[in-house]
Amino acid sequence: MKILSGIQPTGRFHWGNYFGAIRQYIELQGNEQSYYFIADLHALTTVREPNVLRQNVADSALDLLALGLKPDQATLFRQSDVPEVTELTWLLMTITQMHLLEKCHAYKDKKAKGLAADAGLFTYPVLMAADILIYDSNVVPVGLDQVQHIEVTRDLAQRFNSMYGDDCFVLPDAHVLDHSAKVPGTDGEKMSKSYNNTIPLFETPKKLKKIINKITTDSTPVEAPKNPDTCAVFNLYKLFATDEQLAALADRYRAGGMGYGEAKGALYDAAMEYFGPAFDLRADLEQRPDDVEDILIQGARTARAKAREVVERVRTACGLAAKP
Ligand code: AQP
Repeated sequence: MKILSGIQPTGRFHWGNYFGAIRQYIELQGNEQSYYFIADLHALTTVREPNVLRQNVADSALDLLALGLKPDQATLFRQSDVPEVTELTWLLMTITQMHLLEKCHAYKDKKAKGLAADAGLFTYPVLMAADILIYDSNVVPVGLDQVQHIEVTRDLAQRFNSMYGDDCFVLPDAHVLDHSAKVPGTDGEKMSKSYNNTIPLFETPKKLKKIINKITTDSTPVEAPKNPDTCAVFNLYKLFATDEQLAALADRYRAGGMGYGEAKGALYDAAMEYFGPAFDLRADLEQRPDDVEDILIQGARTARAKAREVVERVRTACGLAAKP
């Protein structure tokens, strides 16, 4: 399996990013090829402050390593360190039909809100297709919200192959985990940085407790039975708990006599226990910024070698001269 996935350094990673995507990165690393990149070129469509972008990229690398990415099992790199990806984006853009991009949700959502969208956001799925196709990847671990973009990637690859030859691009498949494809935020909607409903992964215990206490619940009185399945707290608890722990908490909901505060306490404890080791590892890595930078540079070298090979193949297929 050749795995590829990217994550945008647009702010601090949250539980949705972890359970939807990052945990899959870690489970799938060690495969024939596992490439993971920090999508700084994509982030440029939203982060306009150079220092913030640099800091976000540094934080993203620390987070991913602390959460369990191992440089000897996975190639971790910055997207912009492989400039070939922008060349491939152009080659793909020349065969991309407008209607394909017009229906993509990142652009459509922004337009629906009356916000100005730039060409970068509009063509984001083409850059994403290049990100995937440039490494001959066949498996892309993502959350549900990205499945549409993988379908666009497949469409573009098929169209290009039918014009220039079947061996140009490998067709990728999305890899989505059923139980965490769409992690809810503190308001019960999809957890998303732009909805302001996230629970960040590396939050201080005090702030984490405060955020968990803010999770929206209904007004069922303490003594009344409650439905765990419609409760955002319980749905988040599912991400951490064993089957027995889950069954025990579900029984407490149904029996009545338990307030939501208690369920929130159980969620907080479970999260602290689950992410505790990553906090320690992150604190250690923070003291070694040069080592982290070396990992990114080495990762880019490996990724770039593969990217050059694929771009060369595609240039030849569509009639461009070989690179001098
Ligand atoms: N709530 C979620 N549930 C499951 N998976 C999720 N992902 C994001 N939110 C959830 C997955 O995380 C990966 C990285 O996504 P990204 O870099 O595109 O980040 P994002 O989608 O920009 O994250 P946000 O918070 O949702 O940002 P905005 O608000 O800017 O769109 C992807 O695989 C994604 O599916």
